[in-house]
Amino acid sequence: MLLELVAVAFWAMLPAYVPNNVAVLAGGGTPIDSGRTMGGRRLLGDGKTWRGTAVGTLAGFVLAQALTALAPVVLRTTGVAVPTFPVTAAFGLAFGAMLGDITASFLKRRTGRERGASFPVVDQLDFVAGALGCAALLDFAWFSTTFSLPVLGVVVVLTPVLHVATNVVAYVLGLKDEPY
Ligand code: CTP
Ligand code: MG
Ligand code: K
Repeated sequence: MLLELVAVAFWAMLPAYVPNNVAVLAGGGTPIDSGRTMGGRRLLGDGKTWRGTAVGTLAGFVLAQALTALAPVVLRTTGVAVPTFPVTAAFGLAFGAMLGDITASFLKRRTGRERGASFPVVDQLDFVAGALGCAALLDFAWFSTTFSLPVLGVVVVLTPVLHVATNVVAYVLGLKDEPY
């Protein structure tokens, strides 16, 4: 049933959704590229920092542990078998989300987009591609049982909607400079 599918997809992706938002709050300090340039443009830019990346990854990882502890309770009370996260999957989703976002910044700089410029579609799906790719690489058995084709379909549709909504909220609250 659709609602159950959406719940499972959302739960499975939560450790990948949280890192980028936590990075916005935790960002600052030394940029990963230390100011280095490539072809006259920044390698990544000031928006990708060591602190934002580390704290974001840690937040996603810790959240996955909490969800794993809660999963049996959800099953008992609602009958929905939401996924649990082995450490490999937890780290893959959290770090992969940050890596996808960093990769997108690399591509933005190579295509002449300044820090904060929008890159439609890439902005909304970079972290999904990174998270799923890293999780699949680190724990394919978990990945293939958790992300069935229907769940993957829901993720691809649901994520851009959620991403746009949270960024607009962060922008309105003054936490983010642009609403994307
Ligand atoms: N952030 C960070 N480290 C990361 C990702 C994000 O410190 N790995 C923080 C930065 O303060 C960044 C903010 O979160 O400015 C918003 O993230 P994002 O929109 O991804 O970065 P932008 O500043 O828009 O830069 P870019 O154009 O490279 O995406
Ligand atoms: Mg941005
Ligand atoms: K981004």
